[in-house]
Amino acid sequence: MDTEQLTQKILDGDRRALARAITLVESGREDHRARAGELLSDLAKHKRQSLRIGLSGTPGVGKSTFIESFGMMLTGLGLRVAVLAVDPSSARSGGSILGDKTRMERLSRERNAFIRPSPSQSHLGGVARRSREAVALCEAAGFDVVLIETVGVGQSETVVAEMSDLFLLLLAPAGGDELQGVKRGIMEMADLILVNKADGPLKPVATRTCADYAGALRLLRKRPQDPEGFPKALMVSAVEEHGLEQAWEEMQALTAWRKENGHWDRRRADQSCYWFDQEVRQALLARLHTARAQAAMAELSGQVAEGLLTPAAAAQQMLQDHLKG
Ligand SMILES: Nc1nc2c(ncn2[C@@H]2O[C@H](COP(=O)(O)OP(=O)(O)OP(=O)(O)O)[C@@H](O)[C@H]2O)c(=O)[nH]1
Ligand SMILES: [Mg+2]
Repeated sequence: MDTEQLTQKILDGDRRALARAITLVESGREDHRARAGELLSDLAKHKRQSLRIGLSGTPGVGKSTFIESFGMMLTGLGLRVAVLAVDPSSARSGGSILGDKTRMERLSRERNAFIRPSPSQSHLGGVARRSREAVALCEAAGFDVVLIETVGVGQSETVVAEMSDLFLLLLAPAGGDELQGVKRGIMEMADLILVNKADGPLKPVATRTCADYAGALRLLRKRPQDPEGFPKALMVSAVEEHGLEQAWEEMQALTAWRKENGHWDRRRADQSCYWFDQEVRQALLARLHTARAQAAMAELSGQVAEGLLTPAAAAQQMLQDHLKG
C-alpha cells in the first residue's frame, strides 16, 4: 500500500490501516521514519481533532477497569473511542500497560473502539514522540475521543498532559495521610480528580477522600484555563459504573468553556511549540551520542580532569566540533 492509499484509508477510519500506520511511527528504521513523516504531514492538513483525554494513576487504582467502563459508556453514546498508552518503563512487571486486554474484553470487541497497547521501550523521549504521533493518527482516523493512559511514574504524566486536552487523575480511596502522596505538580496538572472504587465498604472512605482532594484543589493557584469550580474532584466506581456519566458531563462542560474562551486552541498551539522544542533538544542530544562524539567527550573529560582545559573551554570545543549540522 503506498502512502497515498494509507492516508485515504486512515481518513476513512479503517482500523487496520490505523494499526499499520501506528506500527510505522513506532519503527526506528530510517525509511519508515521518512514515510511516517510524510503520512503525518499529509494527515495534518485535514485538521481533524478528537477530544484527547489523558489518564494517570498508580498501579492498581483501576485505570484499565475505568477505561473499559468509561469507553463502553462512550461507545454506547455512539462515539468512536481510541485507547493508547504511554509506558516508558519497559522493566515494569507484567509487560506493557494495556497488555491486559482481559480487563478491556468488552471494549476490545466494540466496533467503534480501537485499543493499542504500548510497545515496551525504555527511552521516554522516543516513547513520547511515538505516542504523540499515534494520537495524531487516531485524530485523523476520526475518533471522537482518544484516551491516553499512563502509570504515574517519573515524567510520564507531563508527557501525557502535553498531548491531552483534558488530564484526569485517578485515585483510590485512602486515609488523609495518603493525600500527601500525590505530588503537588501532578495535582496542578489535573482537570478532574476521580476517586475510584467508591462502592461497597470503600464508599465512606471514598467520600472523605474526595472531600479532601476537593479541599486541596481549592488551595491551588487558579489557572486561567479553568471556569469557576474547576478543577473538580468526583467519585466514581469503574466496577459498578457509577459516576461515569457525571464525569463525562463535567469533561464536556469544561471542554465547551475552553473552546468558547480560546483556551482550547491556545493550548493546542502551545503543545505544538512544546513538542517542537523537545524535538530540537532531542536531535541535538542525539548528536552527542554518536561513537565519535562519545570518544571526544571522553578525551576532553580527561583533559578537564587534569586541569589542562577549563570545563567551559572543553564544552565550547565539543560544541564546535560536534553540534554543527
Ligand atoms: N471495588 C472496586 N474495585 C475496583 C474498581 N476499579 C478497579 N477495581 C479493582 O482494582 C484492581 C486493579 O484494577 P485495574 O483496572 O487493573 O487497575 P490499573 O490501574 O489498570 O492497574 P495497573 O494496570 O496495574 O496499573 C482490580 O482488582 C479491579 O477489579 C472499582 O471501581 N471498585
Ligand atoms: Mg491496567
